[in-house]
Amino acid sequence: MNTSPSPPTHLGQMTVGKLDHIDLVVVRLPFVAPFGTSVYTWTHKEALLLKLESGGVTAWGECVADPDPFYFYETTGTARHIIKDFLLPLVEPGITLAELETRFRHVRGHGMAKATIENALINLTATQKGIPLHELLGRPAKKIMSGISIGLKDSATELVAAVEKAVAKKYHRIKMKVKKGQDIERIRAVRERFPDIRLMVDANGDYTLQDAAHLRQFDAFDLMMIEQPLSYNDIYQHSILQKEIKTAVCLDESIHGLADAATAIALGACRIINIKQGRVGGLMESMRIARYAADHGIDAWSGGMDETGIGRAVNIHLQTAEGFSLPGDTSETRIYFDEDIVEPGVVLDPDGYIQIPSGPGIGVRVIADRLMKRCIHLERLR
Ligand code: OSB
Ligand code: MG
Repeated sequence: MNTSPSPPTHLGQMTVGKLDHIDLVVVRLPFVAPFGTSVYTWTHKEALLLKLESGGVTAWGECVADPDPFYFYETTGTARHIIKDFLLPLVEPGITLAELETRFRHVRGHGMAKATIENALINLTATQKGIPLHELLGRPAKKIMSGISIGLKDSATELVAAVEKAVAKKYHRIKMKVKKGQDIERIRAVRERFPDIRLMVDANGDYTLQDAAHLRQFDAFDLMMIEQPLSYNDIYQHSILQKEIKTAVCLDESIHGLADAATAIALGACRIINIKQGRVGGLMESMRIARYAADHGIDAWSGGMDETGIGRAVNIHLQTAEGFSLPGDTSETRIYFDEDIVEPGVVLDPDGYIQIPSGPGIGVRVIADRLMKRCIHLERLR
């Protein structure tokens, strides 16, 4: 099993430049509607942002952690601590990104904090070179597939109404959240209304292996996959479950890096992987996992953390990479925010595709007064 940590192609050879200013900003944006999952219902997006300035060029990175440890152990607070006290001191001008990754490995875990820095540095380099991020990743432009994640609703009627809207927008696949007691009937209601859409469910770890017979009933609904049915930190039990159900298992929470992906694939714990660039430590590890999955006949897609336009743009560029074979959780900005902190927002073409934002780096600009309106913490580190 080759899971060597060498970065893909040229990216690891890029050198880190001199950073004139470094700022940490925490923003809090109200969601258009509460986002319900089996683990928590979020009403706001709180995000830690990293601003880098070098030779008059500015680039941003977004940490995908929530303010709480309900989906994942990292939080905006732990990420701030780890970035400030442990990771940024390892960033020195002249070292390569591969060397930076090696240094970061000394800090165990905290992939979301690591990704914030790595992605901001890669965005900075692309911006300095005047090329779009996907080009720096070595990937040609293409239309990006869309996908929507519909949260838990109070009733099947409300859920079907939300799916109707998404179908009208031509989303390429629709994901609905499920939990114990809000699953079979809800899935049936959606399937009866839309027999042919590409539909999947996400349980965020709400079931146990004892529910295998119950989960087998999901097989009747021609789902693309069931995402993270069992515990957030399990791989082995998913490998047992996958043998007992026909529907493809997709792992999200359990995959923290290439080694986990390789373990899951070797055990047959999933047939699909949700790659969240933040959760796995950044763009380079994401590209490695996607390529490894493709080499092993496993589909992969880009997950989302209801990011602001900064992280959303990163996810869009990432999906040009080899191995992102299925539509991801990449939806229009308006699904989450009335007013985002960047322009342009994500909108779907009439055929449901997403255009890569053009321009250097991630291709979106932060609107200063919107940022300040949403800012709840601001800290200049250099
Ligand atoms: O499990 O994929 C998840 C959002 C926050 C935390 C966990 C998850 C999600 C989503 C939303 O499903 C994905 C998105 O639209 O960004
Ligand atoms: Mg998920």
